[in-house]
Amino acid sequence: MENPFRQSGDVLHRHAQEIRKKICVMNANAKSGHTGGDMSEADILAALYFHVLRYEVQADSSVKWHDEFILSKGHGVGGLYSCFAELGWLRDEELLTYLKDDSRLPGHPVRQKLPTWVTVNTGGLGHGVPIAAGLAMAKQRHAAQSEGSTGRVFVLTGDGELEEGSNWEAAMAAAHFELSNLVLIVDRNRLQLADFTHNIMDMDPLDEKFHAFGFEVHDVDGNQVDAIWKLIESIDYANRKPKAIIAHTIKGRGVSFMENVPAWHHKFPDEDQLKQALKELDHA
Ligand SMILES: Cc1ncc(C[n+]2csc(CCOP(=O)(O)OP(=O)(O)O)c2C)c(N)n1
Ligand SMILES: [Mg+2]
Repeated sequence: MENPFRQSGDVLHRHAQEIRKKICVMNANAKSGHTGGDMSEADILAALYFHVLRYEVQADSSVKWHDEFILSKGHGVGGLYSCFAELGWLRDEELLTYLKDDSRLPGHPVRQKLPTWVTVNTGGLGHGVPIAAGLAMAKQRHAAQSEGSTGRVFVLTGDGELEEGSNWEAAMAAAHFELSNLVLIVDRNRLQLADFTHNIMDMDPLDEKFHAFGFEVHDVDGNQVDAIWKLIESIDYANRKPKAIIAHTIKGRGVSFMENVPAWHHKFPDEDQLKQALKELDHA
């Protein structure tokens, strides 16, 4: 099974920019949302869904996954819903129901609301990596029994999220059980809820920490769509090591007044800011 798009270059970059525009419209309409973290992850989501992940959309719009993706930083759900809309799975009008009563689009991803599109409910930080490790192990065992190819499990965490100890317990287990099909991507935007990570809990050198836990470690510019999929495709998935990709991103990426500004963690654009944001995103 392949990715149905395998897009790259300008086409893929435009998807990421359209995802960003949808995030801005959706959060402005809801007067809420985690705009900064939605924007930093947009290129990673575009590269995954439009190039890397192997899946098939069924006639009833459910998805059959060969690889899996878990958005562990569940507050970044605005990016995920916008990506679903860019894929054509959701209509843009439905994005305007974000955070409303009875919407399928609550403030964190809920599998019961979007069956098969969302793999695991997240939002409480620190759960995605342990679940991803279990899923990666199950996939390895299933593939060994059926002699099929092993699906990969991609999990996207925030960098502030890595302060949760559960990530490191799972990392230990991932190396011990040789989960070479586990790919942990860190949205390394160097900001967390209210401040820069180095002011709250300095986690550098992050690469050496993952090394010490038995991971194969890669760095990438997490706001360059082609760099992301090229790296993921170059990885050896048979070398018995789990993978960590430190994706260096900018929180609020793509809109000048949002970039690297801590307050945009949980802020929405007003009418003038939305106009300005859409203009900037159209021209970059
Ligand atoms: C267990 C837990 N504690 C606190 C929160 C509240 N919270 C939501 S987002 C966030 C900051 C996350 O920062 P980071 O992981 O760096 O995400 P990003 O910068 O990508 O938005 C916090 C503390 C939470 N969702 N879960
Ligand atoms: Mg962060």
